[in-house]
Amino acid sequence: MLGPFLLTLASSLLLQVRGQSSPSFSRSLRRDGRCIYSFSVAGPPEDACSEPGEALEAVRELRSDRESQRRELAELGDRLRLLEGWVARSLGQHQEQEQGQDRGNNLHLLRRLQELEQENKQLRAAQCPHSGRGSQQGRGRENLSNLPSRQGTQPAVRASNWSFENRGFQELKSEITEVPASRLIQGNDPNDRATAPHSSGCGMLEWVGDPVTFQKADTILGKYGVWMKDPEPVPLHTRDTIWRMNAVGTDVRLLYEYRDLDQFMKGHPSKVYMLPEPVESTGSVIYRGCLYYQQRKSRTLLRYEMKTETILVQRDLPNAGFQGMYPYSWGGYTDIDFAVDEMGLWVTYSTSQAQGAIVISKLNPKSLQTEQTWTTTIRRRSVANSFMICGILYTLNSYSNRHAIINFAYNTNTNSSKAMNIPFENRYRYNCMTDYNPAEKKILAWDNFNMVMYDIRLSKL
Ligand SMILES: *[C@@H]1O[C@H](CO)[C@@H](O)[C@H](O)[C@H]1NC(C)=O
Ligand SMILES: *[C@@H]1O[C@H](CO)[C@@H](O)[C@H](O)[C@H]1NC(C)=O
Ligand SMILES: CC(=O)N[C@H]1CO[C@H](CO)[C@@H](O)[C@@H]1O
Repeated sequence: MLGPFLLTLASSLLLQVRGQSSPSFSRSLRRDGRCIYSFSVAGPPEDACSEPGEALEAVRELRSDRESQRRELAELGDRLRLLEGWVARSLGQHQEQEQGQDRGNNLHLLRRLQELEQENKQLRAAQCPHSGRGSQQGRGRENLSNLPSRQGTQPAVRASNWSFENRGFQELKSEITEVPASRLIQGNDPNDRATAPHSSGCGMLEWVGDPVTFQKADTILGKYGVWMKDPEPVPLHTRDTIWRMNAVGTDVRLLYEYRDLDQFMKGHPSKVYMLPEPVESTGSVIYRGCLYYQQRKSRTLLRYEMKTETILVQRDLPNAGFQGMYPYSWGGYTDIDFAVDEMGLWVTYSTSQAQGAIVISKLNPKSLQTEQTWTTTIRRRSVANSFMICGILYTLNSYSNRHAIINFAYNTNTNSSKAMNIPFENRYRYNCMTDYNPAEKKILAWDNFNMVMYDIRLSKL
């Protein structure tokens, strides 16, 4: 629902960069035969491109989101007031209970409260400029010169305090260029039977259920995020423990822990960790008591132990692209994505040698050393997300289409790939994280502020 805002932001950024006085529309041809449409200064005409109907369609969608964005902002205001009330009350309680309580817990609570207050300030400071633009809505046919312009009567978008940096632009661009990933290179030998060595209950994915929603993020910081469970928890945590990170922003460090689903749904964290290094995007996993994540603006993988609240291992993923080189189609610097399945810890990414195709590496969870690597034929930018089940990588064709499909599988047991056609619903139409949990045999996803879960069915072997 942030489409219009980001569109405006992107236009502003471009205008600032290029120093032009009005936005315009350009298209270009990529080596893989796709046309990129971007709102920027005019590029040279590309005869090989088709008419920009596809981009117009995207623009139309962005516009139609404007109304719901306004509603969302109104709701946001309401929640903000509630949040403030809560902070005020909790601060009162906190002061009363200060004596006699476990000091560590107090520190966590205090930190959390300070963050909430900070968040409130940010939200207050950065009211999204949107009034007035609504008049453009319903002008009938799409007219590119009506795109929001900094030259208009509106004040320039005050994006700086949102810490979006260029992320907004990247997101917009992927929104425009996403093409349903249908033109996948066909698999060779579809020897599709998984042969997971030990695990029972392994098989090929054959069905995904409807999403069930468990929580919805309150603030803009939660438009993207990741929520996780540990399939092999270590003491003090259980299979019921849930972790969550909001991933919007440039300094993402907070990891919220919830005792169980009930507390998660109520939004009552039992602990908040402040990570020593900031997190890039939504590719993290929790496994055996550790958070595995990509350090911001780097190809560095980190293993953070929650018990000691320290980073145990820090290792570069050789040649891996990062910061928008080979992201998933929704953008968001999703260049490096961890996964956990019945066989252990994996990471998917791409390299220049692989020319943007998805590379899968099996990792040693203790040392983060790469044990084995497979290069697929699936272009990373052409898929919305991916996850591993029983040593098989599955890809999702769209993050925004409500009726998406799991369109491809690569089996690391047999080194073979296969086209798939399993329906997958993106109910809230902005899926930025999709992970499999082997303990529960469910898929967890983060779809446009919403934390959802899917049942799945695997074929019997
Ligand atoms: C597009 O909008 C501009 C300014 O609003 C107007 O001058 C122009 O005639 C419009 N073009 C079309 C095709 O509607
Ligand atoms: C599959 O590919 C990996 C990595 O290239 C290789 O080590 C392995 O021997 C291959 N396995 C089979 C069954 O072909
Ligand atoms: C509206 C607002 O709060 N703007 C602030 C954004 O942040 C800069 C510093 O980064 C402040 O100078 C502005 O006042």
